[in-house]
Amino acid sequence: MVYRICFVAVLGTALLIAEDWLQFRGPNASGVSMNTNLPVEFGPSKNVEWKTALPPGHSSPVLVGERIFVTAFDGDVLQTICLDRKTGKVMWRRDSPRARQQELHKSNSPASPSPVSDGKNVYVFFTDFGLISYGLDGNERWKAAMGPFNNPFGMGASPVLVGDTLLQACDSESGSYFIAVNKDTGKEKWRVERPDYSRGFSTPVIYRPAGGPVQAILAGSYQLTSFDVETGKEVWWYRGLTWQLKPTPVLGKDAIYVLGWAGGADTGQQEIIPAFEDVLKTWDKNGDGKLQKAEVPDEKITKDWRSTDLDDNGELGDRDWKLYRSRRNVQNAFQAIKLGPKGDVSDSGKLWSYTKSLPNVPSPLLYEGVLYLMKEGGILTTLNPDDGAVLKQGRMTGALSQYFSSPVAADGKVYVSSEAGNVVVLKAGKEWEILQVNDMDDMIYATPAIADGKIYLRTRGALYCFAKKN
Ligand SMILES: [Ca+2]
Ligand SMILES: [Ca+2]
Repeated sequence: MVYRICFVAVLGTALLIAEDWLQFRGPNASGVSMNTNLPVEFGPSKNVEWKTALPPGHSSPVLVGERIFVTAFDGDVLQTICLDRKTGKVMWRRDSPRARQQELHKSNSPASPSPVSDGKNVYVFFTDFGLISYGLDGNERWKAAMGPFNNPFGMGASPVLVGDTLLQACDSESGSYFIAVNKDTGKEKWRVERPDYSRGFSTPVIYRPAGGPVQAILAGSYQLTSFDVETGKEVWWYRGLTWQLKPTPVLGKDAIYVLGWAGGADTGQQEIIPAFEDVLKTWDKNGDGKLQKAEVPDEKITKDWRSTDLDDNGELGDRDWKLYRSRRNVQNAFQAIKLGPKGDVSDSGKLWSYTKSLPNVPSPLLYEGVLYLMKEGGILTTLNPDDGAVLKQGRMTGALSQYFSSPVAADGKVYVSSEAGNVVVLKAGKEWEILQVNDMDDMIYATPAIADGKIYLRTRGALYCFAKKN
Protein backbone atom coordinates (compact mmCIF):
# COMPACT_ATOMS: atom_id res chain seq x y z
CA MET A 1 0.00 0.00 0.00
CA VAL A 2 2.77 2.37 0.97
CA TYR A 3 4.54 1.37 -2.21
CA ARG A 4 1.48 2.31 -4.29
CA ILE A 5 1.23 5.78 -2.72
CA CYS A 6 4.90 6.43 -3.43
CA PHE A 7 4.42 5.27 -6.99
CA VAL A 8 1.52 7.71 -7.56
CA ALA A 9 3.56 10.55 -6.09
CA VAL A 10 6.47 9.80 -8.41
CA LEU A 11 4.16 9.51 -11.40
CA GLY A 12 2.58 12.85 -10.49
CA THR A 13 5.99 14.50 -10.55
CA ALA A 14 6.84 12.86 -13.85
CA LEU A 15 3.65 14.21 -15.41
CA LEU A 16 4.45 17.70 -14.20
CA ILE A 17 7.89 17.52 -15.76
CA ALA A 18 6.62 16.31 -19.10
CA GLU A 19 4.60 19.36 -19.97
CA ASP A 20 3.86 19.34 -23.68
CA TRP A 21 3.83 21.87 -26.50
CA LEU A 22 2.11 19.88 -29.19
CA GLN A 23 1.85 22.11 -32.23
CA PHE A 24 2.90 25.36 -33.88
CA ARG A 25 2.83 28.03 -31.14
CA GLY A 26 1.65 25.60 -28.47
CA PRO A 27 -1.90 25.52 -27.09
CA ASN A 28 -4.26 26.34 -29.98
CA ALA A 29 -1.45 28.31 -31.69
CA SER A 30 -1.72 30.96 -28.98
CA GLY A 31 2.00 31.19 -28.18
CA VAL A 32 1.14 31.36 -24.48
CA SER A 33 2.53 29.07 -21.78
CA MET A 34 1.69 29.04 -18.07
CA ASN A 35 5.36 28.37 -17.31
CA THR A 36 7.40 30.27 -14.76
CA ASN A 37 11.03 30.67 -13.85
CA LEU A 38 12.20 31.18 -17.42
CA PRO A 39 15.61 32.62 -18.23
CA VAL A 40 15.93 36.24 -19.34
CA GLU A 41 19.54 36.10 -20.41
CA PHE A 42 20.56 33.32 -22.80
CA GLY A 43 22.70 32.78 -25.85
CA PRO A 44 25.22 30.40 -27.42
CA SER A 45 27.26 30.45 -24.20
CA LYS A 46 24.72 31.48 -21.60
CA ASN A 47 22.15 29.30 -19.82
CA VAL A 48 22.50 26.53 -22.43
CA GLU A 49 21.10 23.16 -21.31
CA TRP A 50 22.07 21.63 -24.61
CA LYS A 51 22.53 22.51 -28.25
CA THR A 52 22.07 20.20 -31.23
CA ALA A 53 23.04 21.03 -34.80
CA LEU A 54 20.15 20.57 -37.24
CA PRO A 55 19.75 20.74 -41.00
CA PRO A 56 17.81 23.81 -42.16
CA GLY A 57 14.05 24.28 -41.82
CA HIS A 58 11.78 26.93 -40.34
CA SER A 59 9.39 24.64 -38.51
CA SER A 60 9.02 25.07 -34.76
CA PRO A 61 9.97 22.36 -32.29
CA VAL A 62 7.05 20.50 -30.69
CA LEU A 63 7.45 18.85 -27.30
CA VAL A 64 5.88 15.45 -26.64
CA GLY A 65 6.73 13.70 -23.37
CA GLU A 66 10.42 12.87 -23.47
CA ARG A 67 10.76 13.79 -27.12
CA ILE A 68 11.03 16.80 -29.41
CA PHE A 69 10.07 16.81 -33.08
CA VAL A 70 11.10 19.12 -35.90
CA THR A 71 11.11 18.90 -39.67
CA ALA A 72 14.04 19.84 -41.87
CA PHE A 73 15.39 19.39 -45.36
CA ASP A 74 18.70 18.22 -46.60
CA GLY A 75 19.02 18.58 -50.36
CA ASP A 76 16.65 16.09 -51.99
CA VAL A 77 15.49 14.68 -48.69
CA LEU A 78 12.75 15.91 -46.36
CA GLN A 79 13.39 14.96 -42.78
CA THR A 80 11.44 14.40 -39.61
CA ILE A 81 13.79 14.46 -36.63
CA CYS A 82 13.15 13.24 -33.10
CA LEU A 83 15.39 14.48 -30.27
CA ASP A 84 15.67 13.49 -26.65
CA ARG A 85 14.20 16.31 -24.63
CA LYS A 86 16.62 15.96 -21.73
CA THR A 87 19.86 15.77 -23.70
CA GLY A 88 19.07 17.04 -27.19
CA LYS A 89 20.48 13.84 -28.66
CA VAL A 90 18.96 12.81 -31.97
CA MET A 91 16.89 9.67 -31.31
CA TRP A 92 15.86 9.07 -34.89
CA ARG A 93 15.57 10.67 -38.30
CA ARG A 94 13.20 9.63 -41.03
CA ASP A 95 13.72 10.65 -44.62
CA SER A 96 10.92 11.05 -47.04
CA PRO A 97 11.38 11.60 -50.73
CA ARG A 98 11.21 15.16 -51.91
CA ALA A 99 8.70 14.52 -54.68
CA ARG A 100 9.42 17.91 -56.28
CA GLN A 101 11.06 21.24 -55.55
CA GLN A 102 8.40 23.90 -55.60
CA GLU A 103 8.79 27.65 -55.85
CA LEU A 104 9.48 29.41 -52.55
CA HIS A 105 9.72 32.93 -51.29
CA LYS A 106 13.28 33.60 -50.19
CA SER A 107 12.11 33.87 -46.58
CA ASN A 108 10.32 30.51 -46.71
CA SER A 109 11.67 26.96 -46.55
CA PRO A 110 10.64 23.49 -47.77
CA ALA A 111 10.23 22.58 -44.08
CA SER A 112 8.21 25.49 -42.64
CA PRO A 113 4.98 23.91 -41.35
CA SER A 114 5.51 22.60 -37.80
CA PRO A 115 4.71 19.05 -36.70
CA VAL A 116 1.64 18.34 -34.55
CA SER A 117 1.11 15.54 -32.03
CA ASP A 118 -1.68 14.09 -29.90
CA GLY A 119 0.90 12.73 -27.47
CA LYS A 120 0.86 9.29 -29.14
CA ASN A 121 1.92 9.95 -32.69
CA VAL A 122 3.37 12.79 -34.74
CA TYR A 123 2.16 14.33 -37.99
CA VAL A 124 4.16 16.39 -40.46
CA PHE A 125 3.36 18.25 -43.66
CA PHE A 126 5.80 19.13 -46.44
CA THR A 127 5.05 21.39 -49.41
CA ASP A 128 7.06 19.01 -51.59
CA PHE A 129 5.33 15.85 -50.44
CA GLY A 130 2.13 16.07 -48.36
CA LEU A 131 1.21 14.54 -44.98
CA ILE A 132 3.06 11.78 -43.08
CA SER A 133 2.36 10.25 -39.68
CA TYR A 134 4.97 8.53 -37.50
CA GLY A 135 4.74 6.76 -34.18
CA LEU A 136 6.81 8.32 -31.42
CA ASP A 137 9.41 5.63 -32.04
CA GLY A 138 9.71 6.58 -35.71
CA ASN A 139 7.63 3.89 -37.39
CA GLU A 140 5.78 5.29 -40.37
CA ARG A 141 2.03 4.86 -39.85
CA TRP A 142 0.74 6.29 -43.09
CA LYS A 143 1.48 8.89 -45.71
CA ALA A 144 -0.71 10.87 -48.07
CA ALA A 145 0.90 12.44 -51.11
CA MET A 146 -0.57 15.87 -51.86
CA GLY A 147 0.06 18.65 -54.30
CA PRO A 148 1.88 20.03 -56.19
CA PHE A 149 0.63 23.35 -54.84
CA ASN A 150 0.49 26.42 -57.03
CA ASN A 151 1.95 28.78 -54.47
CA PRO A 152 4.89 30.96 -55.57
CA PHE A 153 5.81 31.58 -51.92
CA GLY A 154 5.61 27.92 -50.82
CA MET A 155 3.30 26.65 -48.11
CA GLY A 156 3.21 27.80 -44.49
CA ALA A 157 0.16 26.48 -42.65
CA SER A 158 0.88 23.83 -40.02
CA PRO A 159 -1.38 20.79 -39.52
CA VAL A 160 -3.61 20.77 -36.41
CA LEU A 161 -5.45 18.00 -34.58
CA VAL A 162 -8.97 17.88 -33.14
CA GLY A 163 -10.09 14.55 -31.70
CA ASP A 164 -9.56 11.95 -34.42
CA THR A 165 -9.27 14.56 -37.14
CA LEU A 166 -6.13 16.02 -38.68
CA LEU A 167 -6.66 19.30 -40.52
CA GLN A 168 -4.48 20.85 -43.19
CA ALA A 169 -5.06 24.17 -44.97
CA CYS A 170 -3.77 24.22 -48.56
CA ASP A 171 -4.49 27.68 -49.97
CA SER A 172 -2.59 28.61 -53.09
CA GLU A 173 -3.06 30.64 -56.27
CA SER A 174 -5.36 28.00 -57.74
CA GLY A 175 -6.73 24.68 -56.53
CA SER A 176 -7.02 25.84 -52.89
CA TYR A 177 -8.62 23.44 -50.42
CA PHE A 178 -9.01 22.65 -46.74
CA ILE A 179 -8.79 18.97 -45.87
CA ALA A 180 -9.65 16.78 -42.88
CA VAL A 181 -8.25 13.26 -42.63
CA ASN A 182 -8.63 10.50 -40.06
CA LYS A 183 -5.53 10.74 -37.90
CA ASP A 184 -5.11 6.95 -37.70
CA THR A 185 -5.50 6.09 -41.36
CA GLY A 186 -4.79 9.28 -43.32
CA LYS A 187 -8.09 8.67 -45.13
CA GLU A 188 -9.98 11.77 -46.19
CA LYS A 189 -12.96 12.72 -43.97
CA TRP A 190 -13.91 15.78 -45.95
CA ARG A 191 -12.40 18.25 -48.33
CA VAL A 192 -13.65 21.75 -49.02
CA GLU A 193 -12.63 23.26 -52.34
CA ARG A 194 -11.78 26.97 -52.06
CA PRO A 195 -11.81 28.42 -55.59
CA ASP A 196 -12.24 31.96 -54.30
CA TYR A 197 -9.00 31.87 -52.30
CA SER A 198 -5.46 32.56 -53.43
CA ARG A 199 -2.16 32.05 -51.58
CA GLY A 200 -2.55 31.61 -47.83
CA PHE A 201 -0.27 30.56 -44.98
CA SER A 202 -2.39 30.76 -41.86
CA THR A 203 -2.77 27.81 -39.46
CA PRO A 204 -6.37 27.06 -38.39
CA VAL A 205 -7.38 27.68 -34.78
CA ILE A 206 -9.92 25.57 -32.91
CA TYR A 207 -13.03 27.12 -31.47
CA ARG A 208 -15.26 25.23 -29.02
CA PRO A 209 -18.43 27.23 -28.50
CA ALA A 210 -20.71 26.21 -25.64
CA GLY A 211 -23.45 24.06 -27.10
CA GLY A 212 -22.20 24.21 -30.69
CA PRO A 213 -20.05 21.98 -32.86
CA VAL A 214 -16.26 22.15 -32.49
CA GLN A 215 -15.05 24.44 -35.24
CA ALA A 216 -11.83 25.19 -37.09
CA ILE A 217 -11.46 28.87 -37.95
CA LEU A 218 -9.37 29.48 -41.02
CA ALA A 219 -8.16 32.89 -42.19
CA GLY A 220 -7.80 32.99 -45.98
CA SER A 221 -7.66 35.62 -48.66
CA TYR A 222 -10.63 37.98 -48.25
CA GLN A 223 -12.53 35.77 -45.80
CA LEU A 224 -12.38 34.25 -42.34
CA THR A 225 -14.37 31.01 -42.23
CA SER A 226 -15.36 28.75 -39.37
CA PHE A 227 -15.85 25.09 -40.30
CA ASP A 228 -17.63 22.33 -38.41
CA VAL A 229 -14.73 19.95 -37.75
CA GLU A 230 -16.90 16.85 -38.17
CA THR A 231 -18.52 17.75 -41.47
CA GLY A 232 -16.48 20.55 -43.06
CA LYS A 233 -19.65 22.63 -43.28
CA GLU A 234 -19.22 26.39 -43.03
CA VAL A 235 -20.82 27.55 -39.79
CA TRP A 236 -20.05 31.26 -40.13
CA TRP A 237 -17.86 33.52 -42.21
CA TYR A 238 -16.64 37.08 -42.31
CA ARG A 239 -15.68 38.88 -45.53
CA GLY A 240 -13.22 41.72 -45.33
CA LEU A 241 -9.72 40.27 -44.91
CA THR A 242 -6.80 41.20 -47.11
CA TRP A 243 -5.43 38.90 -49.83
CA GLN A 244 -2.46 37.08 -48.27
CA LEU A 245 -3.05 35.75 -44.79
CA LYS A 246 0.24 34.74 -43.22
CA PRO A 247 -0.27 35.20 -39.48
CA THR A 248 -2.42 32.81 -37.48
CA PRO A 249 -5.33 34.45 -35.64
CA VAL A 250 -5.59 34.26 -31.85
CA LEU A 251 -8.71 33.52 -29.84
CA GLY A 252 -9.85 35.67 -26.96
CA LYS A 253 -12.83 35.07 -24.72
CA ASP A 254 -15.40 36.82 -26.89
CA ALA A 255 -13.46 37.63 -30.04
CA ILE A 256 -10.96 36.31 -32.53
CA TYR A 257 -8.14 38.64 -33.53
CA VAL A 258 -7.18 38.37 -37.19
CA LEU A 259 -4.17 40.03 -38.79
CA GLY A 260 -3.48 40.35 -42.51
CA TRP A 261 -1.01 42.45 -44.43
CA ALA A 262 -0.10 42.29 -48.12
CA GLY A 263 1.83 44.60 -50.42
CA GLY A 264 -0.34 47.25 -52.11
CA ALA A 265 -3.26 46.97 -49.70
CA ASP A 266 -2.37 49.55 -47.08
CA THR A 267 -4.76 52.23 -45.89
CA GLY A 268 -6.10 54.50 -48.60
CA GLN A 269 -4.86 52.40 -51.52
CA GLN A 270 -8.11 50.63 -52.33
CA GLU A 271 -9.30 50.95 -55.89
CA ILE A 272 -12.44 50.03 -57.73
CA ILE A 273 -11.36 47.91 -60.69
CA PRO A 274 -13.85 47.50 -63.58
CA ALA A 275 -15.52 44.18 -64.30
CA PHE A 276 -13.80 41.69 -66.62
CA GLU A 277 -16.34 42.10 -69.42
CA ASP A 278 -15.74 45.86 -69.45
CA VAL A 279 -11.96 45.49 -69.52
CA LEU A 280 -12.18 42.97 -72.36
CA LYS A 281 -14.03 45.53 -74.51
CA THR A 282 -10.96 47.77 -74.70
CA TRP A 283 -8.00 45.48 -74.00
CA ASP A 284 -8.86 42.14 -75.64
CA LYS A 285 -7.42 42.92 -79.05
CA ASN A 286 -7.55 39.38 -80.42
CA GLY A 287 -11.08 38.86 -79.10
CA ASP A 288 -10.44 35.50 -77.44
CA GLY A 289 -12.08 36.50 -74.17
CA LYS A 290 -8.75 36.40 -72.27
CA LEU A 291 -6.03 38.92 -71.68
CA GLN A 292 -2.57 38.04 -72.88
CA LYS A 293 0.28 39.96 -71.27
CA ALA A 294 0.91 42.01 -74.44
CA GLU A 295 -2.71 43.20 -74.37
CA VAL A 296 -2.46 44.62 -70.85
CA PRO A 297 -1.33 48.25 -70.82
CA ASP A 298 -1.40 48.54 -67.00
CA GLU A 299 2.13 48.18 -65.60
CA LYS A 300 0.83 47.45 -62.13
CA ILE A 301 -0.44 44.17 -63.55
CA THR A 302 2.34 43.24 -65.96
CA LYS A 303 5.11 43.94 -63.44
CA ASP A 304 3.61 41.56 -60.90
CA TRP A 305 2.11 39.17 -63.43
CA ARG A 306 2.48 36.02 -61.31
CA SER A 307 0.27 37.51 -58.60
CA THR A 308 -2.52 38.13 -61.12
CA ASP A 309 -2.24 35.19 -63.51
CA LEU A 310 -3.10 32.94 -60.63
CA ASP A 311 -3.40 29.66 -62.51
CA ASP A 312 -0.09 30.46 -64.23
CA ASN A 313 -1.36 29.73 -67.76
CA GLY A 314 0.07 32.89 -69.34
CA GLU A 315 -3.19 34.81 -69.68
CA LEU A 316 -5.79 36.46 -67.48
CA GLY A 317 -9.18 34.78 -67.36
CA ASP A 318 -12.38 35.45 -65.49
CA ARG A 319 -11.21 34.05 -62.12
CA ASP A 320 -7.81 35.76 -62.32
CA TRP A 321 -9.58 39.06 -62.84
CA LYS A 322 -12.21 38.50 -60.18
CA LEU A 323 -9.54 37.90 -57.54
CA TYR A 324 -7.44 40.79 -58.87
CA ARG A 325 -10.44 43.07 -58.31
CA SER A 326 -10.77 41.77 -54.75
CA ARG A 327 -7.07 42.29 -54.17
CA ARG A 328 -7.14 45.93 -55.31
CA ASN A 329 -10.21 46.63 -53.23
CA VAL A 330 -9.17 45.34 -49.82
CA GLN A 331 -7.43 46.95 -46.93
CA ASN A 332 -4.80 45.46 -44.65
CA ALA A 333 -6.00 45.32 -41.09
CA PHE A 334 -5.81 43.80 -37.65
CA GLN A 335 -9.43 43.09 -36.75
CA ALA A 336 -11.41 41.83 -33.81
CA ILE A 337 -14.33 39.64 -34.90
CA LYS A 338 -17.05 38.75 -32.43
CA LEU A 339 -17.30 35.08 -31.51
CA GLY A 340 -20.49 33.06 -31.33
CA PRO A 341 -22.02 33.96 -34.68
CA LYS A 342 -23.84 31.99 -37.37
CA GLY A 343 -23.92 32.49 -41.12
CA ASP A 344 -22.60 35.59 -42.82
CA VAL A 345 -21.31 38.09 -40.27
CA SER A 346 -19.47 40.34 -42.73
CA ASP A 347 -21.60 43.34 -41.77
CA SER A 348 -22.19 42.61 -38.12
CA GLY A 349 -19.13 40.72 -36.90
CA LYS A 350 -16.47 43.39 -36.69
CA LEU A 351 -15.78 44.82 -33.23
CA TRP A 352 -12.89 47.05 -34.27
CA SER A 353 -10.01 47.26 -36.72
CA TYR A 354 -6.54 48.76 -36.60
CA THR A 355 -4.71 49.55 -39.84
CA LYS A 356 -1.30 51.00 -39.00
CA SER A 357 2.12 49.44 -38.34
CA LEU A 358 0.90 45.98 -39.28
CA PRO A 359 3.26 42.99 -39.28
CA ASN A 360 3.52 40.86 -42.40
CA VAL A 361 4.40 37.39 -41.10
CA PRO A 362 4.52 37.26 -37.26
CA SER A 363 1.22 36.25 -35.67
CA PRO A 364 -0.42 38.49 -33.09
CA LEU A 365 -0.14 37.56 -29.42
CA LEU A 366 -2.81 37.92 -26.73
CA TYR A 367 -1.28 37.70 -23.27
CA GLU A 368 -2.72 38.78 -19.93
CA GLY A 369 -5.25 41.12 -21.50
CA VAL A 370 -2.89 42.84 -23.94
CA LEU A 371 -2.49 42.32 -27.70
CA TYR A 372 1.01 42.46 -29.23
CA LEU A 373 1.94 43.10 -32.86
CA MET A 374 5.59 42.55 -33.79
CA LYS A 375 6.37 44.32 -37.03
CA GLU A 376 9.29 43.97 -39.41
CA GLY A 377 11.95 46.54 -38.70
CA GLY A 378 11.46 46.05 -34.97
CA ILE A 379 8.31 48.02 -34.11
CA LEU A 380 6.18 46.59 -31.33
CA THR A 381 2.62 47.80 -30.78
CA THR A 382 0.40 46.84 -27.87
CA LEU A 383 -3.37 47.24 -28.13
CA ASN A 384 -6.35 46.99 -25.87
CA PRO A 385 -8.30 43.88 -26.95
CA ASP A 386 -11.60 45.52 -25.99
CA ASP A 387 -11.46 48.45 -28.38
CA GLY A 388 -8.22 48.22 -30.41
CA ALA A 389 -6.79 51.36 -28.82
CA VAL A 390 -3.01 51.59 -28.99
CA LEU A 391 -1.46 51.23 -25.55
CA LYS A 392 2.19 51.64 -26.45
CA GLN A 393 4.34 51.60 -29.55
CA GLY A 394 8.09 51.46 -29.61
CA ARG A 395 11.21 50.08 -31.22
CA MET A 396 13.17 46.97 -30.36
CA THR A 397 16.34 48.95 -29.77
CA GLY A 398 19.26 46.64 -30.48
CA ALA A 399 17.13 44.32 -32.65
CA LEU A 400 15.91 46.40 -35.59
CA SER A 401 15.70 43.74 -38.26
CA GLN A 402 13.09 41.65 -40.04
CA TYR A 403 10.81 39.47 -37.95
CA PHE A 404 9.39 36.16 -39.19
CA SER A 405 9.16 34.23 -35.92
CA SER A 406 5.95 34.81 -33.93
CA PRO A 407 6.02 36.21 -30.39
CA VAL A 408 5.48 33.83 -27.47
CA ALA A 409 4.79 34.58 -23.82
CA ALA A 410 5.14 33.09 -20.35
CA ASP A 411 6.30 34.03 -16.87
CA GLY A 412 5.20 37.67 -17.28
CA LYS A 413 7.49 38.02 -20.29
CA VAL A 414 7.15 38.20 -24.05
CA TYR A 415 9.84 36.75 -26.30
CA VAL A 416 10.31 38.08 -29.84
CA SER A 417 12.96 36.76 -32.22
CA SER A 418 14.39 38.71 -35.16
CA GLU A 419 15.68 37.27 -38.41
CA ALA A 420 19.15 38.64 -37.61
CA GLY A 421 19.21 36.45 -34.51
CA ASN A 422 18.25 38.62 -31.56
CA VAL A 423 15.78 37.37 -29.01
CA VAL A 424 14.31 40.34 -27.19
CA VAL A 425 12.83 39.60 -23.78
CA LEU A 426 10.13 42.04 -22.76
CA LYS A 427 8.43 42.66 -19.49
CA ALA A 428 4.83 41.99 -20.49
CA GLY A 429 2.09 44.57 -20.09
CA LYS A 430 0.56 47.56 -21.77
CA GLU A 431 3.62 49.54 -20.71
CA TRP A 432 5.98 46.80 -21.91
CA GLU A 433 9.68 47.36 -21.62
CA ILE A 434 12.81 45.67 -22.91
CA LEU A 435 14.49 43.54 -20.26
CA GLN A 436 17.17 41.98 -22.39
CA VAL A 437 18.40 41.64 -25.97
CA ASN A 438 20.03 38.24 -26.50
CA ASP A 439 22.23 37.56 -29.51
CA MET A 440 22.09 34.03 -30.93
CA ASP A 441 24.75 34.69 -33.55
CA ASP A 442 22.61 32.91 -36.16
CA MET A 443 19.42 33.67 -38.04
CA ILE A 444 15.98 32.88 -36.58
CA TYR A 445 12.77 32.07 -38.45
CA ALA A 446 11.15 29.46 -36.20
CA THR A 447 8.81 30.26 -33.32
CA PRO A 448 10.19 28.99 -30.00
CA ALA A 449 8.49 26.46 -27.71
CA ILE A 450 8.22 26.93 -23.93
CA ALA A 451 7.75 24.27 -21.25
CA ASP A 452 9.22 23.09 -17.95
CA GLY A 453 10.99 26.38 -17.28
CA LYS A 454 12.86 25.96 -20.55
CA ILE A 455 12.93 27.72 -23.88
CA TYR A 456 13.44 25.63 -27.00
CA LEU A 457 14.73 27.87 -29.75
CA ARG A 458 15.59 26.86 -33.27
CA THR A 459 18.11 28.96 -35.16
CA ARG A 460 19.17 28.41 -38.75
CA GLY A 461 21.72 25.79 -37.74
CA ALA A 462 20.72 24.41 -34.36
CA LEU A 463 18.10 23.70 -31.73
CA TYR A 464 18.89 25.15 -28.32
CA CYS A 465 17.39 24.38 -24.94
CA PHE A 466 17.81 27.23 -22.47
CA ALA A 467 17.10 27.15 -18.75
CA LYS A 468 18.02 29.23 -15.74
CA LYS A 469 21.17 27.95 -14.05
CA ASN A 470 20.99 28.23 -10.32
CA1 LIG B 1 -6.94 38.34 -75.70
CA1 LIG C 1 -4.58 32.72 -66.02
